[in-house]
Amino acid sequence: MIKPSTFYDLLIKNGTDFFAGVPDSLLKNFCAYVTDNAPEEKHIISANEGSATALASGYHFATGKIPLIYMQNSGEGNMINPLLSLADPDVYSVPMLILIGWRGEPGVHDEPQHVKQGKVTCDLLDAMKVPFEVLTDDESKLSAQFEKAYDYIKKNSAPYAFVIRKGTFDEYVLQNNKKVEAEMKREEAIEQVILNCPTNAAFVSTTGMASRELFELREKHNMGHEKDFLTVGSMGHASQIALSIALVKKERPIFCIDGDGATIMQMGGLATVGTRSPENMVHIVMNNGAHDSVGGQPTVGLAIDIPAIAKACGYKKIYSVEAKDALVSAIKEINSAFENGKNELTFVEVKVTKGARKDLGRPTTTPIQNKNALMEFLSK
Ligand SMILES: Cc1ncc(C[n+]2csc(CCOP(=O)(O)OP(=O)(O)O)c2C)c(N)n1
Repeated sequence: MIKPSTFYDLLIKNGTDFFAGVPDSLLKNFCAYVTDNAPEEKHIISANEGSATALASGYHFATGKIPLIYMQNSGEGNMINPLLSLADPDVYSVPMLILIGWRGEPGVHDEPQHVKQGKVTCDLLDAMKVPFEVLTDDESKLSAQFEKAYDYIKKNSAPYAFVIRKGTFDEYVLQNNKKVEAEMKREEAIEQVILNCPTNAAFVSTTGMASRELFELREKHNMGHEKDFLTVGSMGHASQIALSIALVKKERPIFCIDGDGATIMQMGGLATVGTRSPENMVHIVMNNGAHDSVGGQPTVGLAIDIPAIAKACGYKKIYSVEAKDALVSAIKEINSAFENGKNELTFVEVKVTKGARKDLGRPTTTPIQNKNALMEFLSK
């Protein structure tokens, strides 16, 4: 295995001192090491992977240095446009090193949302003509790989990628793990929402643990799964799925359970929801100021005023709650509004603590079963 510190030191030795990206579970130990050790102005946890590519480009323009960007392979899609229309040697030719966590590597069991992405991770790099190597897990071979990568990057002033297999990096525990002061865990908050919302509400939940928790809570309370669309991949897009369902199914309450990282990743979606303003949509952001599902790296979720952004985008009714009582009374109020026909586009920020149950399971239904059950439910 590669010690994150060894890898980081080699980057610094090669002149790479700027890091931008979105955390990934396979890169968790490396991301944690960067969070703890890179000076704050040299590490930006970006809104999405395209932003990371642009941040790296700006840093190169300002310093002439070779920056590094990191991401899960799900983020390759977000990176493609700036990679091909900004950093590519045919355009501005920006040298950078890209670290890509290889979820869904063929032959390694992984969740359904990673399977296709895992199969095409390297093909996408080939198609974009970005040379890459799968990173060794043998520290003695690391220098040779670095030499090859940096030779290419310098000669061609172009991006080069390392694809990172599961288990490549040795353990490193985030020290700078800021505690979020809140009363409830995300799972408790989701539980209160599903227990107090209108019984005919459909749900669209976000990527990561929130969807896993929603699935398990439905089991716990014997509620069935047909009301829920679990957005297991496609991070940041849950609110848009909810929006177009809400615009068609106007008689049904449509709840979106979002995360702060996901909301920020595709923040433009708030503007679309706000301006369309479906009266039957309730957008709930579980704000723990972190990418909790992939290691707890910070987001800017608690440094900005997300409810104010929603309000400015056109959401009509806004709540921001932290205590369990306050959440329950907000959801009950929303419930009564639906009963009285006074419902309007609503936004709820719930401040929650980081962390999840150790024994949290994963959905036992397939994505297709999930979709079919929801479509059947919505058609009633
Ligand atoms: C495009 C993309 N980038 C990165 C990931 C990896 N990923 C999965 S869940 C997650 C964190 C989500 O954070 P947030 O929305 O705040 O929810 P939390 O985990 O804190 O509940 C990340 C980064 C992904 N699935 N897709």
